[in-house]
Amino acid sequence: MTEQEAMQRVLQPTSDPAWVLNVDGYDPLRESSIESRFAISNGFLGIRGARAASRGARWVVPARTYVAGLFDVSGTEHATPGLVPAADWLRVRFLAAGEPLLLHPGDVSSHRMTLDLRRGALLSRGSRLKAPELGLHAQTLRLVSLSDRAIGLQLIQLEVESGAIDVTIEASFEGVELGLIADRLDQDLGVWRTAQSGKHLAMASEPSLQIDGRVQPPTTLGKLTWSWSWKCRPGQIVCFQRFVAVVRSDIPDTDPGREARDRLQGALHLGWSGVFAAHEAAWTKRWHHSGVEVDGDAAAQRALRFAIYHLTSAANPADESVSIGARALTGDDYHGHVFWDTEIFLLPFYVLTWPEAARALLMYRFHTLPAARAKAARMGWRGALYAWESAATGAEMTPEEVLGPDRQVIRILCGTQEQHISADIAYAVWQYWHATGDDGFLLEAGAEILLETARFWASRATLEADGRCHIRGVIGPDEYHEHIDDNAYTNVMARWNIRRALDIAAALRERWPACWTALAGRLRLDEAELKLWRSVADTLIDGLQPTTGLFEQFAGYFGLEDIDLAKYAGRTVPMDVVLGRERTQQSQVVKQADVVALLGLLPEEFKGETAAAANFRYYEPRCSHGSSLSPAMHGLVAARMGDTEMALRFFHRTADIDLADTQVATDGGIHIAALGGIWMLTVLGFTGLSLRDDGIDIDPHLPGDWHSLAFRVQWRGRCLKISIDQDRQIAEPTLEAGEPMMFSVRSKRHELRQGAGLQVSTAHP
Ligand code: IFM
Repeated sequence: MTEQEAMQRVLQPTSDPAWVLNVDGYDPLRESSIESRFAISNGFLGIRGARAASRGARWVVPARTYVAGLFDVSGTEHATPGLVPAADWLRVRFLAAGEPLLLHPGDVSSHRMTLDLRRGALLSRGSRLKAPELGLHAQTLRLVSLSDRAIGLQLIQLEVESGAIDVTIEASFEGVELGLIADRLDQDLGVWRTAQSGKHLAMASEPSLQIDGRVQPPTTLGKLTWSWSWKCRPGQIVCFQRFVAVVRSDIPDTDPGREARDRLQGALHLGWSGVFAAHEAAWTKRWHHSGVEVDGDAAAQRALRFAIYHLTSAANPADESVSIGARALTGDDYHGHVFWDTEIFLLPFYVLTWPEAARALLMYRFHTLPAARAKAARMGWRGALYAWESAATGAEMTPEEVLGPDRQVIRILCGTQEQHISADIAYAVWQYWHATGDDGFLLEAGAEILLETARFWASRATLEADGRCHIRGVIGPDEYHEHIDDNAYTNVMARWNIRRALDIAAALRERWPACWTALAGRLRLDEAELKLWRSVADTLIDGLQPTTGLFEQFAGYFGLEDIDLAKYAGRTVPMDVVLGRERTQQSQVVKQADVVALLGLLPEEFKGETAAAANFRYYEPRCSHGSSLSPAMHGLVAARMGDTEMALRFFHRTADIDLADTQVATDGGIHIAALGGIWMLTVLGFTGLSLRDDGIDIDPHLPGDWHSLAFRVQWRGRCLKISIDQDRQIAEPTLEAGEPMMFSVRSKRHELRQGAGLQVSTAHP
């Protein structure tokens, strides 16, 4: 096969329509949200799905390339630190007879952009670029390698359809002075630094061009700019390829240029086809472990693939110094900041399908523990209070003010009051350890996080005259209500955090006494303090009303105005805009799952036959879903309770947030927590999967149209495939790797061994 033929082959998207997302033509109104949806990323580099060809002069260069962890502060006053866009390495310009072909995408006669989910690549084809004397047909591909995260690849194949004139292709970088300060701009290399955060970035690049199979030497036009000129003729095939190698350095006064050049040489040595093959193999491996197959519901299958595509794209197991921002690396809403979204909505996916990625994300929290300790100390408490919005160092990044929908300045109190984040992180640490059995992580990092967050809660709660401990002045997940007392979610999670820390202290003492002595010594943790924790946990008020079994969301919540949200069905703006902030705060309208989130995370706290249902039926109608995180959490709980129809409605509502841009917010990046929520709703909700000490239990409630569902999970070093056949009412677990384990359906246990097939009835007795 000639190189030209090989390139032609990879430029064809995956043929199965269930693996691709297409957009035809050009819609200026939706371009920005399409760019987010069609973004490619490998957890280190993120490239929005904007077109590469020049649109001519532009007033503003849109950011397209993000680098994980590349945070900086713009200016000194009122500055919110955020991800700094890197130079755009994909720019291409065409000239016909010396005149630039300005590719206003709207002028391109036909155009289809395809996100190839299976291969993690963005393709375009069918573009016919027309100048008076020239017709070109273009196909393109771009990827950021999942196999070597420093590497990006761009391929363009042009077929000259008509015209015999002088043409030029110019390849350059755009926005070299955009957000970073250029230290060095060479022909093949740029090295930049951030203005204040002491980070460096190097990008080395090499493009090349072949015409009808023959390499054409470039004319170098200067720094990071190359061009090729020739006389074209109909039938000519022009293949353009460009590699980029990107290296971030967090050490001030270093020059990562040399490393970028070395990485580039490695990629050039492999050639585009080698880079592509390694990337495709890495994606195949990830899909093997993380793919979820639904038979009977094409829309749900597509939504799951889209979600898993972005979840896979967002993580980087090799970098413990970064985590995943609320929009991953697909846009700059929330400035790339990291929220509880990661631990509560994303970790379950990574823990069960990609534990190495989960570990790196939790190590980010370990490395930012000093900042969490400093925040707690600054506010007068002990232990670790994590930043509500976190970036490179873990320092609090939440902006103090934003502009509300009515253009009024709103003070944001989450940075000081939304403290449940510390318990959320502790929760994720425990889940990871419980699911993986990674004792090394526990000893190196996890135990310290659990102990320091527990210490925070013990100091945060105050014993009052009623003999109970209270946590006053917080914001729960429902951010409509601020400065509230005894938020049930916060208090129950805090209590759980303290109790698990006590468990860990006991486990360490028993199993790893030397580690315990060292850690307790370093943290100055003694018996008296552990005793205090126990008593705080035992006396912490949780808002549970014994008569009804309802948790009161916070002290005084049940006395607030009860508003029937059904009367506002069909509204297109959030409820706090409809009612105004003040009235919303005086009402029971909830922004997002709060008690319901507690039910999703700690179902065992809802004791008795009816408690879970009673709480869900009370809070679900009062929730306005003002956050993209909310519907998936409701769907998870509804699915576990067996209300499959409602759960499926929440599934599609969540999927539509990005696939249909229903919140008109996808232009700032995809909502990665909602996408994690889709996986949770499916794997933890519809299958009712839960982890036991001896294995895995399921309690499936699949939607009516789903004939079957199949997926893999990893559990304590084992790889397990689970197929659930709804039509035949059986589950078929297969242990593909690892020691025997137990598999149970609604607590009925079966031993599972490699090579021994098992079919278990899922029928309700
Ligand atoms: O973390 C969320 C929060 O719960 C609601 N507002 C948006 C944040 C980022 O997704």
